[in-house]
Amino acid sequence: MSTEVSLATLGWRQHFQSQVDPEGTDTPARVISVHRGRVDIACESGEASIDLRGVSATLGLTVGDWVLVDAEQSQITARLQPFGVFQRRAAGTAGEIQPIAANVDTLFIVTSANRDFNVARLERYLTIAHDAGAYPVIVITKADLAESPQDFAAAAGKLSPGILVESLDARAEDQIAVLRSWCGEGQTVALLGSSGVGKSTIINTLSGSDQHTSAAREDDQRGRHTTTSRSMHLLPEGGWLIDTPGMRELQLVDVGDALDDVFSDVAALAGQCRFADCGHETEPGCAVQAAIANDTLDPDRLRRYQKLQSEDRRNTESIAERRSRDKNFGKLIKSVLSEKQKNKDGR
Ligand SMILES: Nc1nc2c(ncn2[C@@H]2O[C@H](COP(=O)(O)OP(=O)(O)OP(=O)(O)O)[C@@H](O)[C@H]2O)c(=O)[nH]1
Ligand SMILES: [Mg+2]
Repeated sequence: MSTEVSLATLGWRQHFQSQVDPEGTDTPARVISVHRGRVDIACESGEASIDLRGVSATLGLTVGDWVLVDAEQSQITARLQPFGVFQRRAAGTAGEIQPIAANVDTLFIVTSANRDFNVARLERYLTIAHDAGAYPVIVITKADLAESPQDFAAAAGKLSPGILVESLDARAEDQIAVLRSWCGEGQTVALLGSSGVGKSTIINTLSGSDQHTSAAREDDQRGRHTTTSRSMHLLPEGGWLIDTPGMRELQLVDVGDALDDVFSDVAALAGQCRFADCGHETEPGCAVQAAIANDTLDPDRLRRYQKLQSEDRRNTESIAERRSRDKNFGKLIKSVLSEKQKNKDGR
């Protein structure tokens, strides 16, 4: 994108406007890609690359973020509070929260009509979409290669009330057209899914280019990944697509009530149990077990819900603990330093 674009096309809205000092001279800009020590931004006058070395902790910026930049477009002066962020617990045991994309209107949850299809993973992605305030659409690719793609679509359709499911050949322009209504001017759509399911192919077909996939995929020890960074692509109709690399580990963290939104069937039953802290095992008056007994709830769905619940709780607690540990460690350092200073001063 080298031409000028309006703030509306960039996805500007009242939520951000209300955070800006009307007297200020800084310009709103959108982060369109994040690199090591540098971010690319787009604003009304075009694009710029901003050096972040020396800026504290890169402000936690992620693709899709709105920021304010100075008149020379050489410095980011503020990060505007996003209306939503996709985040995950970063890989590794001491993992902090890692933002994936911010200010996303619609999430295309991409899977294929083959062995990639996994209801537990879809429920996980649906929870992430709810938590980030994005509207989820399940897109099942490689329908052209499946014997009965409708079975996959039917299974996906059961995962959340009213969930939208599209199954298609991601390379076929006429089939992908159903996704265009989500990509109007100023709309931001992110694509999430395992490596190789066709996220970049969808972007290529929607944008009429073929710059994001490689026909011969590199096969190395770490697996096959074509897309390696996150970036935003502007479509001719004025919408933005955020490509992401396939992520192996996408653990939930701090998703709040989003799980109950996705598993609203189980949550509603749990609300009818005799005991508020019912574990849905052998407790008397358990509405969840009663629903399983009369075949109105799949026991596997209950297990998946409980697994995600405990994963979210564990990760949220470990991050809270880590933060408080870091804070206490900071206090300890401070008191040791001031003690040293006192000794030096001979007090
Ligand atoms: N037959 C068929 N092939 C597809 C379809 N969608 C994607 N492919 C092929 O699958 C391969 C992988 O597609 P990509 O778009 O690179 O997958 P990706 O999700 O971007 O993968 P990463 O970038 O590694 O996360 C490519 O060779 C595509 O041509 C489809 O609907 N039908
Ligand atoms: Mg890709």
